[in-house]
Amino acid sequence: MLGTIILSTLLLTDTVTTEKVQNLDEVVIVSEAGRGRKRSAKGQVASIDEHLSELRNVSLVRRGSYAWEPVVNNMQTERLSTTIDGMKIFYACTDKMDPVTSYVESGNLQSISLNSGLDGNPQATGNIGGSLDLKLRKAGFDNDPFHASLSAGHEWNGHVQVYGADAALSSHRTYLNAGAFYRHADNYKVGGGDELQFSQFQKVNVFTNAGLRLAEKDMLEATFIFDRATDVGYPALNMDVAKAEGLITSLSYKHLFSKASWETKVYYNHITHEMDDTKRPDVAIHMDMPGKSWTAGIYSLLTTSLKQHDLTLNYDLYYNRLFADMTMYPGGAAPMYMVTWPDVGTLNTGFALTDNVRIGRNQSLRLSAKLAWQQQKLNNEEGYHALRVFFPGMQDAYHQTTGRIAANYQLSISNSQLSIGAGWGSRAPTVTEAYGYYLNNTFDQYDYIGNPSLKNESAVELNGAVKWHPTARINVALDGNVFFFSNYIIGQFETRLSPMTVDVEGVKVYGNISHATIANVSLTLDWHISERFSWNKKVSYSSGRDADGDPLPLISPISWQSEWIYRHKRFQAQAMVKGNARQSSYGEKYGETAAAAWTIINLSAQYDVVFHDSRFVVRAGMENLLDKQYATYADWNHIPQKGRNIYLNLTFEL
Ligand SMILES: [Cu+2]
Repeated sequence: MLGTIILSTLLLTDTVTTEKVQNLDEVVIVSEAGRGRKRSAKGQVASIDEHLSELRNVSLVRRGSYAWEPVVNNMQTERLSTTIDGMKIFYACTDKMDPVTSYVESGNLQSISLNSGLDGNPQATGNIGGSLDLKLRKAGFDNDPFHASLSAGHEWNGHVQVYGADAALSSHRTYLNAGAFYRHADNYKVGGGDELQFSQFQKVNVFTNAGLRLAEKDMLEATFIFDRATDVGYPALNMDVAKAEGLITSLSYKHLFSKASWETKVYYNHITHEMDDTKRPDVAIHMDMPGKSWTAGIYSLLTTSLKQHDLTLNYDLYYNRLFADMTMYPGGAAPMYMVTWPDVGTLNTGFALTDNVRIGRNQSLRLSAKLAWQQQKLNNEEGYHALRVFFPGMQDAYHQTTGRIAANYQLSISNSQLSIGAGWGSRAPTVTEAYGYYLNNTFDQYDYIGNPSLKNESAVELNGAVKWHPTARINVALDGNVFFFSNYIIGQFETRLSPMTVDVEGVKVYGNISHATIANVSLTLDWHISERFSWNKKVSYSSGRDADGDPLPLISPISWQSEWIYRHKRFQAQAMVKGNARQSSYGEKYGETAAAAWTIINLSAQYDVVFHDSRFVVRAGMENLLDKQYATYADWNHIPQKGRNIYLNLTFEL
């Protein structure tokens, strides 16, 4: 087998059966040639954020060049679930500088899968907008006895350097793979050539996975990931990050039955996040703002096939602790200390079920449901009492029950495919929304206070898709979804309170608004003009409204892209034009300002050399060819994107 790492047979069959489901999307990170699956033009060397941007309905909120926040169906972190191989992990920054996707590297992953909307993966909870699962790259049993790869990348704009190396050993009884990744970036230049201050970062990552077959059908697997980012600039914020460190570990036991597999995994992860404003000029009051998050959990997943049914049953339990505090040093006065996340312990346990049913040759039905219960306790007295001043009736412990249920029906007739789906789901407020204390938000310039009396938010989702291929060479698809929210959680003006942060507008307290709506529609066209040429085009429209019919913030304007692809033997080249229309409805009421229209051109090419048992891949490209200065609606405080950028990435596999 030529240097590819293949998933176990079981995982592969699982992918094949679920891939047909309309709500599922996947981007492949490690090479699996010829499977016609989505991947980044930059290949494995691309950052996690660049891989994520390949997924349908995903956009990214950018506060700098590192650690972008995934947005699915125009919903941010609060309404999404992110798991790493089914493991729960929670970020440790009160300012969302560290979405959990920033604690892994491309080298750690095989692929990223996205379940859109309420039809979540079994371990997902609180996923109204969608659930992302980052699938780890494991050598697996019975693969190539030895495999290794080296990759290096350079980007001229910002002098980005990427180096990665990994090696894998595999046999019938054991496997072991390990690797290391390093990334370094200086400040980048925006379109026109100006340097964007505080856009640098540096990151190291090491990982290992090991497997041991105890008996023919009993296996143990272990994972260890250590990730550390240092000197990370956030040009859109007032502070940078001195250090963001993640430690991710797991141990799992798998037993295979003749028609089923049963996996039980225990895991632990720990995140430390330290902000830093010492490098900023003109800091009015210097602050220290560390945050900590740790999670321990277990899940047990049974996957089986019974006649027309592909079933999964999952039980999971996790305990997460979140603590953040802040010390302000006003010049000449005594330091001021406050607790911003009052050491909240969350114990959550749930039971999930999915069933893919084949009906005849051309129909299928997918059902998924989850019921979860959680208890939260505020372990920090000082933080609890500070919050109690605003909410005299509050307690130091709360519990919530949440659930979701979704159904999707699919029908294929001659040259078209139809799918319709519906779901309902709810989520508990996040720690920030329920117990956050004077968290400054630079987007609308307000200090935010959590509200322990928030109700759970819920939504009804309807979705549908039509795919039509009039000839073998043409594919047209129209798909859309709409979410009708009840008790939508968002910050509301509180004029009776005065802000803590210097120079901000005022204070907002999280509250439930009776209802809100988010809708997304997209149209895609794929045309294989000839053996060598193909063309694809995509246009999307989204809308988000609150209970008064006013636009919600951070909803994508009309976006479009058009791509021409040329393939000949081992060579491939692409030209892409993409852009957004002017953001005509923006959340003015919520402090958002409109983003202007933009269009950019990207070029990329790839050449694959194979000799004996090795493979060498060269990828090169130019992004933002015309060096346009632009910012998308998701660029926090309109920080401009990169100007013209040339990159060259090399991967060598043997
Ligand atoms: Cu932070």
